[in-house]
Amino acid sequence: MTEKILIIGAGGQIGTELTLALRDIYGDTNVVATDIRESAVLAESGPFEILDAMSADAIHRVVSKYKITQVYLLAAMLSATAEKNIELGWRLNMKSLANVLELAREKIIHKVYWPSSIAAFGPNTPKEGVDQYTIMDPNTVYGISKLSGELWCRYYHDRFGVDVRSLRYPGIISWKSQPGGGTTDYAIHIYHEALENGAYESFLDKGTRLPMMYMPDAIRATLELMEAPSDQITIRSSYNLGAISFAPEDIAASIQKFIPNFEISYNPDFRQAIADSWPSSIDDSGAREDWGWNHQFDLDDITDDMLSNIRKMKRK
Ligand code: AKB
Repeated sequence: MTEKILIIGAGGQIGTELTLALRDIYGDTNVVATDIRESAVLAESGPFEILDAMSADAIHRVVSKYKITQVYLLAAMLSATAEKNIELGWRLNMKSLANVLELAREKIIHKVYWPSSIAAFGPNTPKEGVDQYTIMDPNTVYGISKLSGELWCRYYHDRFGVDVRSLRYPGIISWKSQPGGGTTDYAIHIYHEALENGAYESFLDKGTRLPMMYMPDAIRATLELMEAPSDQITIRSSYNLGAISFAPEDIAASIQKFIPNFEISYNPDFRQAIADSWPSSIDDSGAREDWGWNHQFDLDDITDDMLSNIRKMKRK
């Protein structure tokens, strides 16, 4: 069977790169990108439709039109933005997932990918080496939606046999597309500001160590999880997924290896409380054991690659 893949929320930070990666594997015409907003990049390389993830009917129409077999649901309101739009954040994050899980229950599609996040943890979660099954008491709208979504995924798998797979992403660093309103976005802004102004004022304080990952690792993890045989997937809520952990001063020190005069200052805002409720490092042995997860990029590799790609992009 030729897989026909639908990506909902394809215009976002992860969606853009995931769409292009999936088009490389499955062929441009077999990967349908959708978003609430136009995306020239995605429309140039394959089918693109405007789609509201909260509309079950609209999703149904696109699924029928393209005879879709798998859905990657990436539409979401992230941590910082959702704190300012509580009701819409909750509605978007939950309704979009319910719409897609229902399509799978009705066997119209046969596989679903949905991302969770380190935001599903909370202030009473231990800080270091966080276990897959730990205390989870998120205190943000985004985090509550992610933990609830994980439980819905597991329920649809256990009760209806839906093949749904999920990862708890750490903060994702990338240069091709802009971050979308998260608490970890500082770790992208800092590279742009380092090249533009030689200085950055961080909205997270010194010492705020969070789990992070480079985009190529995140894309590879997603594809590897989705390609693993179903019987190797033992966690149907969402897998812990780790790579590296760092604080703003660590990324600044890494940048100073390439730009010696770079300076960082600190001016924490409301996002500090969100970051403080998240763990610092993750135990992802489940992913490593079940489907062979291994990250490739450490902090200096990321810095090197980010700075050289942003430089190239600015020259164009
Ligand atoms: C955010 O900061 O909200 C996201 C996330 C960790 O899920 N990057």
